[in-house]
Order: sequence, then C-alpha cells, then structure tokens
Amino acid sequence: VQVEQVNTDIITLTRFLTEEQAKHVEATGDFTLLCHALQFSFKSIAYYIRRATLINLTGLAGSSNTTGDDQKKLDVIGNDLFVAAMRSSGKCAVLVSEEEEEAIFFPEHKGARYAVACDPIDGSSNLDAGVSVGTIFGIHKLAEGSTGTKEDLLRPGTELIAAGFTMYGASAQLVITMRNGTVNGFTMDNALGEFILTHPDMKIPRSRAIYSVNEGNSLYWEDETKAYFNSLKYPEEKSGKPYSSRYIGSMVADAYRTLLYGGIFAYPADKKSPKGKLRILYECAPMAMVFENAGGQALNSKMQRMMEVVPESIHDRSGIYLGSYDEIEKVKSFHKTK
Ligand code: AHM
Ligand code: MG
Repeated sequence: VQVEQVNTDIITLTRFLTEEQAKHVEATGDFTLLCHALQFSFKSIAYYIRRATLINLTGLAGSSNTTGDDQKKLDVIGNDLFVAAMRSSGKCAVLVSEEEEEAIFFPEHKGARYAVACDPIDGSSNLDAGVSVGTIFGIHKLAEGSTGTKEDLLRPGTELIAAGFTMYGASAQLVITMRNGTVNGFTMDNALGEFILTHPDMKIPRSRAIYSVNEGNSLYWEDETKAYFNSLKYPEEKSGKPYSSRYIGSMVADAYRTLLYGGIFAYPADKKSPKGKLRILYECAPMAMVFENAGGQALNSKMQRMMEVVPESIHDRSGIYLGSYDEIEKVKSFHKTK
C-alpha cells in the first residue's frame, strides 16, 4: 500500500518570522507583529480577488486616484483592507499607499516605530480578466526621535528594513526579504490558511534570454533603449538566438517570473514619460531590494543603482530595469551613464 509522505515540520510564515526574530537580541517583536498584519491583508485581498466576479466587485468604482487612473472597486477594497491592517497592527506610524494622495498617519499608536509604503493592488488593469495582480510593500524604520513623518519614507532603498510582494495568481505567493538577508518565498495554503515556506533562499539565475517590456512604447524610447532591445531580438552573431518576450502588464507577475526563471523586466523612462511610469517608493525600490538580495541587479534609466535613488515626494516615478546579473550588465553596456 502506498502511504502518502506527510511533512509534519512545516515552516509557516509565522514560524519563519519567530525564528528570524530570535536571531536578533535587540528585536522587540514589533516587526513580527507588523508582518502578521501584513499577511492578514494579503490573505484578505487574495480572498476578495478570488470572489470578485461572483460578488460583483469588478468594473470601475467611479472615483479617480491621485494620478487620474480609474479606480476599480477592488482597488478601493484592497486599499481599505491594507490601511485597516496597518492601523490595527499598532506598529505602523505612517503609511503611503498608491491609492492615497497624502500619507496616512496613525498618531494614536505612540510606540509605533515603522513606516510602510505599499501598492495594495498593482496591475489592476488585469483584474477583470482574472490575470495575476499583486501587492508590493516596503518597510522603513522611523528615524531616531521621529513619531512618523513623510520624511521617514523619503529614504533610499538601501535603508529599507524589509520589502517584498504577494502575487495573487494560481495561488498566492509571498516573497519577502530583509536588509542584508536572503529572499524567501511562501505559498498560501488555502486549507490551512497559512503561508508556507516553499522557496527558501531564492536566487535569480545569472542570465536568461527572456525580456519583459511594453513594446507598445517603443515609439517613445530613447535611441539607446531601442538599440538595447533590438540587440536582444536581432543577435549579431549568425548563430545567436533571439530572446523570448513575456509581458503580462502586472509588475508583480512579470517580476516574479523573472525572479524564478531569470531574464530582464524593464519599464524604461521614455520621451512621453521622461520620469518613467512606475513609482519609486512602492514599486521600484522594494522590487530592487528583492532582486539584489536574490543576486540580481536593479537600475533606473540613468543606469544608477535603483536602491540608492532618493525620492523627493511620495509618489515619484522612475524608469526601471531589473533582472539577472548578466542581463543588467548587458543593459549597462548599451547606455551611457548619466
Ligand atoms: P498600476 O499601479 O496602476 O496597476 O500600474 C502599474 C502597472 C505595473 O504592474 C505594470 O508593470 C505596468 O503598470 C504596466 O503598464 P503598461 O500598461 O503601460 O504596460
Ligand atoms: Mg502600481
């Protein structure tokens, strides 16, 4: 008789965080509690995304967010769930969300020491078609003596204490990394209601012939951007094979695939959007931290290290290239550093 092998020593996100906390003598447990609130928001967003079509949450909500994009009903719900989770954690002093024009402060929590930036549902143009979307987050510690201001978030990615994302796909996949740490991936087990460590110590392959970019923007690209992507499609050596193209249009899904398979994801700044499209605080910097800690690289369109870019205001945008170490080296070789 075949007996199913059952793993009875499962590493849940809760266990993982508890074990991480034990490694740091100075840890108070506040960060762990903040992460518990985070994971609850991921679980609830995942739940509502699954139920969306059935309970009529698709379509437009009739309001516009800060940058004039149409807001979806689920965008509003995702944002509300996230804000409520951060408020009730008691550990978050200030929160910046893509869906909120101004930073949100929680002065009622005097001892809160963290500042959080998030895009609650990134890639929402894909929602109605049931294509993967995700939540992206970055966590900073408040400056010494601060009780929580916008400036606590207007910091370079190098100062992030943790960052990551959850992709709502065939299953919910949570990827998290901490400063100077490894990258770990968890899969939501719906029956257990827990994120289970399924991808410990993730490393991005050193190179891979896959590129991910919205080619519909190529009319607006700078010459060096065009030259770089053309080099992938029309290799110089006769024996060279062209790269494969994969573009979902959900940063989290495109980045997650790139992390697992290798290759490059880019949203370059161009003549139409000289500052780029994606936002530094809750899209570019957290992804850059994940990719660097997994052995890859992340640059802006000026070929500066994305992690060192300091945003001037909370919704600032940037061009971005992220991916395998060698693929980013290739990007550099086509661009003059500005
Ligand atoms: P959103 O935050 O409004 O959803 O926009 C961000 C998304 C990213 O997930 C994705 O990489 C990009 O926008 C796709 O943009 P485009 O449709 O211009 O290719
Ligand atoms: Mg977004």
